[in-house]
Amino acid sequence: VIEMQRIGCGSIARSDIGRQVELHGWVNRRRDHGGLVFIDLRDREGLTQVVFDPEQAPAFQEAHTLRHEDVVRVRGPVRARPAGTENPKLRTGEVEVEALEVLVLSRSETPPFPVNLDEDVDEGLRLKYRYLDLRRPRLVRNLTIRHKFLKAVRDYFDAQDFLEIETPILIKPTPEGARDYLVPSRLTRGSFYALPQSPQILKQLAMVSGLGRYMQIARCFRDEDSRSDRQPEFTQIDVEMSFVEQEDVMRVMESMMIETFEKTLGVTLAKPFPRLTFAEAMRRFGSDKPDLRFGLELADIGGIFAHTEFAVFKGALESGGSVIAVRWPGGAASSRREFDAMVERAKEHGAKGLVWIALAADGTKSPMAKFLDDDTLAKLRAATEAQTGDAILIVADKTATAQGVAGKLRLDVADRAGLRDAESFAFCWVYDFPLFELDEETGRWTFTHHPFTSPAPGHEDLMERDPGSARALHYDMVLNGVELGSGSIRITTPELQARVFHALGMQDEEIQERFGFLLEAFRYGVPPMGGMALGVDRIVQIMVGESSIRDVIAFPKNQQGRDLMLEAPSRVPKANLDELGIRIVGEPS
Ligand code: AMO
Ligand code: AMP
Repeated sequence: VIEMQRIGCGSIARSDIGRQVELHGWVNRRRDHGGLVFIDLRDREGLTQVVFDPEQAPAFQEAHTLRHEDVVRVRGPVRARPAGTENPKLRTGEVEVEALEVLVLSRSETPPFPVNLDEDVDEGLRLKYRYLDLRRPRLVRNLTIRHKFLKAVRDYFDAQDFLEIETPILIKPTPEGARDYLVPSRLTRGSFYALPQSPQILKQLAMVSGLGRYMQIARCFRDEDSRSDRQPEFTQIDVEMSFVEQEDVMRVMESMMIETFEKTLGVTLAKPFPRLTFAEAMRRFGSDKPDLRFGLELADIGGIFAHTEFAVFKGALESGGSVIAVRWPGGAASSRREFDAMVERAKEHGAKGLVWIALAADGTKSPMAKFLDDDTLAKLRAATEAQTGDAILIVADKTATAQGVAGKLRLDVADRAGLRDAESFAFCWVYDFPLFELDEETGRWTFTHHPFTSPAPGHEDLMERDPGSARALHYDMVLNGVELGSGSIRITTPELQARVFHALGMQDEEIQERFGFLLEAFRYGVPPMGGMALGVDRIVQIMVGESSIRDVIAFPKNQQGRDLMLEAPSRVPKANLDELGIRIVGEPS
């Protein structure tokens, strides 16, 4: 009689030797060898070697029919592998199961790509057959870490008296700077729900309710172009708290990351996270999401060239711009072609051009060599910390442009020098953001974060007088050069909220129609509040070191926003459209 033990294929160990077990799984591999048949049986946890001996005739015969990805049940005793046949690479490599009985539960056709090899497969194929892709250990590991992380997140907030509250998916447009996904209403023809770009407004209303501390692992929807770190639908750790200041929110979120990294990865993060104002981040790193895994700080070298005759720098400085330099470690060894490529790169980043200076052992080379005397070179070395063997890259432009381009070149040279190590985690906070930024397309002021963000104390009047210089109680958490999340202290008076809407160019009628309910809520007793949302997909992506956000999502959409497995979006029958009062105009795409 067999003692039924349900043990996963990945967890059988020496201590199980002698036990009768029952395993369920997929045939990962079959080998016929020395009169025996071996299969590696696979489930979510891992692999176990199963041996079929001719003496167990029925099982042995069935074993010969097994093919990759067949689903089977095997029963038999666990035993030690014969000396010399252990596999140290497998967790179960010291043992095997002797099959006394095998039952085929389902046969598999040849899969469209090998599931049992860790080789590169076309992503379109992987997404079309995602259920097969998810059999591969790498993705199983990613989903497992994601699960553990979210469990740790919930435990952290639970211990701090937060309530997880589910907010609706069918709502009204919530501005977060993207396009809305709209859902037509059947009962109110001609009207539409919007899917939440975030639960922002609802969590604020929950604070008006007095719920005090809210969190949600919230699904958000934004109709924007997919990228390697973006999906049309994604998950936030969404948080809001009453009676708090910026400092309180930052402390709660920082401790959360420290605890969850420890619990999920066993990694102890350095604390406190460094903090930079927006202006400092731009000045030192040319980015509001600085990668602090390495130095290479930008140098403002305008002073060194105050009296230069080099027209490019002279022109930029005279018109109030800046000349910004960044060191390229080891760059002096680059060929002329590599420097030309770097100039092209700078132009892609938005520069008009790029000056490079190669500090080679056999002399300095640069397109502006004739403007570089020994004194100037010494000052440049000091400002950029460049040594012989390095190169210096220089951009002259309007200050913000020069900083931004130099900041992107900083990442390029760090990539080339291998300084962006996927195993290290460099967190920081960026705060004191501008309240508004100029929308390049429309030339109008738009919000940097969202329109519910409070101006910094004393900056309210700047909203009308000098919108570009008003700053906000807005903070971002950054990891390895990626914005993980944003938050802010919120506006809680109807007057101030209306002034922000006005500053963004909205008329009273539009404000009333879009946000009347919010302004009304602010009239019934509203606590000071602040919060934040972190992108789960991006956090897990960095935790596991994947280059695409899609590899940490079970069923992601491709770059065109399509689900290739479900074939969504898809056409719907005309009758459905008629019910909704919708007619497709022109040719469907
Ligand atoms: P924000 O719009 O900055 O803030 O979003 C917060 C974080 O969500 C993640 N994220 C995304 N992840 C994947 N794909 C996307 N398309 C995508 N868009 C955003 C990012 C981002 O930092 N309501 C405010 C938060 C608040 O003020 O409390 C908000 O949504 O990691
Ligand atoms: P030009 O005078 O346009 O021939 O440029 C002379 C050198 O300066 C070339 O090497 C250009 O790539 C470089 N250059 C041009 N514009 C800029 C700029 N805005 N910042 C830095 N270098 C520039």
